[in-house]
Formats: sequence, C-alpha cells, structure tokens
Amino acid sequence: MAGELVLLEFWPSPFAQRVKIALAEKGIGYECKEENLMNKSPLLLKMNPVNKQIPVLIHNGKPICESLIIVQYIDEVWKDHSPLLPCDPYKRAQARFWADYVDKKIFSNGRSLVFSKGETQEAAKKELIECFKVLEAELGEKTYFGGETFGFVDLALVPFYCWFNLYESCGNFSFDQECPKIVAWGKKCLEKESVSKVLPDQHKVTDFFTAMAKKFSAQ
Ligand code: GS8
Repeated sequence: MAGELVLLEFWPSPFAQRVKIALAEKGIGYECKEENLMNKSPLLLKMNPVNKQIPVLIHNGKPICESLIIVQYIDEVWKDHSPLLPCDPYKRAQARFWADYVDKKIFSNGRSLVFSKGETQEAAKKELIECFKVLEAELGEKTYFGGETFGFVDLALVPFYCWFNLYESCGNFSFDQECPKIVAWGKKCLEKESVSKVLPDQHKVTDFFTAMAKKFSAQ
C-alpha cells in the first residue's frame, strides 16, 4: 500500500521527471500537482520552505525534497520491486557519484549553453560535450550505466536526453557525431514505458526553453 502520494512538479523539469520515472518503475500511483513557478502555491512554500523548488514528493503528508534524494527514498520504501540502486555498497557509491556528476556538470553546463551568449556559451558548449564524452566512456559497452538493467544513473541522466535537440540548436553541433553511444543509450532508455510515458517530446522542450531564453535575454 503506497499511502497517499502527491508530487509537486512542473512538466519541463528534468528533476521532476526523475521522480516520475522512479514511481513508474515501481508501478506506484500518485497525484500530480503542476506548479506555477512564477506564482508558487502555498503548499509548495509550506512543503519546501528552504529551497522553494519542485519536485517535492509528499508521502502521507510528509515532504521529501531534492530529486535524487526523493528517488533514493522511493527505492528504499518500495524496495521489493525494480531496485534502482545496486545492493553492493561500493557500486551504490559509484552510482551516487555519477548521478551527482550529472547534476554538477550536465545540468549546469546545459543551462549555460541555453541561457548565455558569446564566450560563456561557447565555453559551456565545449564543457558539456566533454562531460558527455566522460559519461560515454563510463557507459562503455554496457547497455545501461549499471549493466543490464535500468538504474539510478540512467534515471538521473535520461531527462536530459530530451534536451539534446535544444543543446544542438543552441550550440550548433551534433550529438550523433560527438557521442553516438550516448544517443544509442538514450534511445534504448526510451524503449522503456516508464521513460517514454514520462519524458516530453524533444521539440516541445526546445520550443519552451527557446522562448524562455528569448524572454530572459530581452529583460
Ligand atoms: C533542483 C530542482 C530545481 O532546480 C533537485 O530537485 O534535484 N537540485 C534540485 N527546480 C526548479 C525547476 S526545474 O529547473 C525550480 O523549482 N525552480 C524554481 C525556483 O528556483 O524558484
């Protein structure tokens, strides 16, 4: 019995998508509440008074914040079905290292590529491609980052796969040329219903963030 589960989210958020994929992997039902981040709800401010950010998972009235912490909570509470983190402590530590790398390197350089211009944008593009190459080397010949089954690192990274089109249009490069194995990995992840049902269309993401970047630069 899952108890009462409510997810505060915003559809383009890669962080909220991680939580939705984790819940889908576990086969758990929940209620979604879409936030307007320009006018945050009293519920969001009450449930995440420190960061005031989505996603927040509210389990039987108690909030859990920060996407990777939420995913680990889900994995610990519903441990009997589709484990996301490996059992072995060393492998768990490695998985957490790479998920943290995605947050520190992919998210921040990607944001800079989309929302900046000139030299800052060029530097972000170079670093983003380098970081994806590092991830590609870590993936190696494996199907997923953890081996044969979809897990924590895949889940942390895969929402950014639907930003590839946006990154390419902002940086004028091709993922197929730079990181073909990562593209193949993304396609493989999308074959999973837990992923394909959650992730938005790449073009919808591109249109949304291109409009946002234009608005941002006009201010
Ligand atoms: C990041 C959440 C976040 O940036 C996590 O959950 O992993 N480290 C956190 N949330 C954004 C929306 S997605 O870009 C957010 O809530 N922004 C509103 C704000 O900061 O005011």
